[in-house]
Amino acid sequence: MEFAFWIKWVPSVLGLTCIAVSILSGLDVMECLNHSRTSIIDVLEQNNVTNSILWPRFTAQMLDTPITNDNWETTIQDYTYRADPPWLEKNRTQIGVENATLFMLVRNSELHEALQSMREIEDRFNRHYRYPWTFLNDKLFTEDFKRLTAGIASGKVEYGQVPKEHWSLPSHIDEVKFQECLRDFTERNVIYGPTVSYRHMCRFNSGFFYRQELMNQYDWYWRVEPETNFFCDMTYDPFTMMRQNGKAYGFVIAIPEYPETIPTLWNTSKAFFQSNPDVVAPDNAAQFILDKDHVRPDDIHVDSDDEYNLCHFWSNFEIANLNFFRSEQYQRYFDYLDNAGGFFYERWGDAPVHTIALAMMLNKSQIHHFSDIGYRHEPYYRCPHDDASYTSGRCLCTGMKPGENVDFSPISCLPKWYMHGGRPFVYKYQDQLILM
Ligand SMILES: Nc1nc2c(ncn2[C@@H]2O[C@H](COP(=O)(O)OP(=O)(O)OP(=O)(O)O)[C@@H](O)[C@H]2O)c(=O)[nH]1
Ligand SMILES: [Mg+2]
Repeated sequence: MEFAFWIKWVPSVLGLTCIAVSILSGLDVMECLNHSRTSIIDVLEQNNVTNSILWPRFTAQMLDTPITNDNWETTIQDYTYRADPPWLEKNRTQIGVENATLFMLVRNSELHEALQSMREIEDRFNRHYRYPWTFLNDKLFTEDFKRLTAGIASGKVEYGQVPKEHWSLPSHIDEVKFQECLRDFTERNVIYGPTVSYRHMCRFNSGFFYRQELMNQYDWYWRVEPETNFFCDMTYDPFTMMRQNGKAYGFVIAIPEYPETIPTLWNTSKAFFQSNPDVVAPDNAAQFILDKDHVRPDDIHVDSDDEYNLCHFWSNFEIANLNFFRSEQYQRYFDYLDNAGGFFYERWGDAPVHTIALAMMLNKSQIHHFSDIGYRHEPYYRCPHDDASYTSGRCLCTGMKPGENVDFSPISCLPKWYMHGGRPFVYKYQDQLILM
């Protein structure tokens, strides 16, 4: 057969179908291709292959006008786009009982990374609960972004644009000084040092996300970032678990911040807490961010020139109560930091800002480590440590190298959390199990 024949027919659905038909029924491929579509159905029926895996797709294709040499390509494409998408009619009624949303701040350019994170959260958790998704952006979302994310979401979807005043330089920032700082951060090669939008993002996630119009209707959020992985099925509703157990904040990974991004954050915060002692919780987790002793023999000692140890909950994953951030006390703290200017003159991240507030203003029992969640956001991942998570099939961390589980890395602040906030921690050091 001529080369042109294969180029034309093999990639097509009809071509592949005919190859399958010929394998199943012994019919000649050429004969199959020469049949009209209706007669191919007859051939399939005669040969008793209507229950074949090809059948649903094949039948749908047969319903159109006959395919000819001239129109086969467009007809097949047409068929693909005209199929009634089941998700257009899907029932998006919420099943989960909490007043909660899955929340993503995201750019249009991150559509595919967003879809990937969404797909995993839906498969692992949300398809059983159908919590709504809330997407926020400093720009307008494109139609493609909305169409495709709505396709993955099992629940309601809402899209909002951040008001300009929450994503621009506040009037008290000296623009000349800011430009000098940007140049300095660039010269010193500080991570995201030269990026203005990154600073707006960090400031937004520190002081504005919880008071956006779309977020005002909720009490709880699960922060989701593009290009993250979720390795385990959730076997319960984390929002309900947190409400029932008096938790306000949940995290999975804790690591130290880059010191050069927050040189004055701790001293500014300390000044705030000294002049606002009423906001400090009686049984707070301050030691989690202040203990500079090595918890494990192989801890990396992070150099910071004051008592602050730079440990923070990695905020690209958060399940938390919005009302903590909406409280007058947190607002007072954020305004104080914002006035100090470090979101712009330095590069304060929302993770250390959240963590300092949480560690000082909540009782430690209100903060929860989700030790049963497997999660990855480059460059780190962590997976549960117990055997049952894998023998039950609940988690799949295949491809993740055990030695690279950040919980066991010297940079992890998790041992410090278990020492000062959570429960006892067992870790493996040089093949020995050590109970903290
Ligand atoms: N709409 C919008 N979202 C942003 C912008 N910058 C960051 N984000 C979002 O804010 C979150 C955090 O930003 P990332 O760029 O992921 O920052 P990061 O996690 O510290 O760093 P990498 O993931 O390593 O790039 C993500 O959900 C981003 O999609 C921006 O300029 N506009
Ligand atoms: Mg990220």
